[in-house]
Amino acid sequence: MSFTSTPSLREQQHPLIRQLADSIEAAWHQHLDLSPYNLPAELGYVEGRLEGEKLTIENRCYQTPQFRKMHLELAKVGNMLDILHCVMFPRPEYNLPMFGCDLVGGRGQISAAIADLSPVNSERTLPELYTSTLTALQPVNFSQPRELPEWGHIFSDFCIFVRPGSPEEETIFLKRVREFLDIHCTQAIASHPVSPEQVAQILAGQRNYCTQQQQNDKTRRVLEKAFGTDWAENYMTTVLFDLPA
Ligand code: BLA
Repeated sequence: MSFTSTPSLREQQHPLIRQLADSIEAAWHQHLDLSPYNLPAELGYVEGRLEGEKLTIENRCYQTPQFRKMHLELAKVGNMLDILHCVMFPRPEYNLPMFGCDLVGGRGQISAAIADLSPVNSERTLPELYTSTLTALQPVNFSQPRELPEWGHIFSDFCIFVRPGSPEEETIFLKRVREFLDIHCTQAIASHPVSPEQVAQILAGQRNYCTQQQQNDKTRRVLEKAFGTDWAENYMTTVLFDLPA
């Protein structure tokens, strides 16, 4: 009997993207009780063309009792662009931040590495236990910090946005994201549903997060060039940053 493995973009990606994708999935499997989350069928695996190069998008999606949708996406544009995108959308019944992460690179170099646990409650602060645990982490330093765009006010004080300057810095980034995920998953499974008034505030916070992320012109431009304006708008609002009903 012979088995063929599922074709995967992962093996063809920049090593940091591959390692981060593995680490995210390992954290999810380690801490959480995962069920499948079905994306619209035609959007699980997508191919397009951008400036003569093939753009391939591969999605993995789960849900859990605390998370409405946990989305890990890998994308590749020929040999020019490697992308990892990940967002964990908590169910609005839980006062939990949004975990978000984006790695963008090409030609062997990661140009943007961002990760955060972003607050969505009405005070726009993280729950106390997040703040204390994150504050207690060993401080990290990167030689090339990057400036957040205007819509980046949604991110917390713990947000990391850098161009990793060396293999050592790539490892530090990888480790910090795993720490974010371990803290987040541990907090999530210990959390309890909140009052209906708080649910309404959390929903408003999640909507604001998604609306701001949809302003990312750099993401939009890549998708528009490969698939057209309408497709990009639909993808950004229904797959990348869909608002909870
Ligand atoms: C930046 N995102 C980018 C860039 C590209 C993409 C090409 C510019 C890289 C650079 O300036 O070096 C493209 N990102 C994509 C595409 C997808 C994607 C095509 O995810 C999906 C198919 N973005 C997120 C999430 C965060 C995020 C979850 O998807 C943060 C939690 C942030 N990406 C983010 C930020 C920038 C970025 C802040 C820099 C934007 C800027 O400088 O204007």
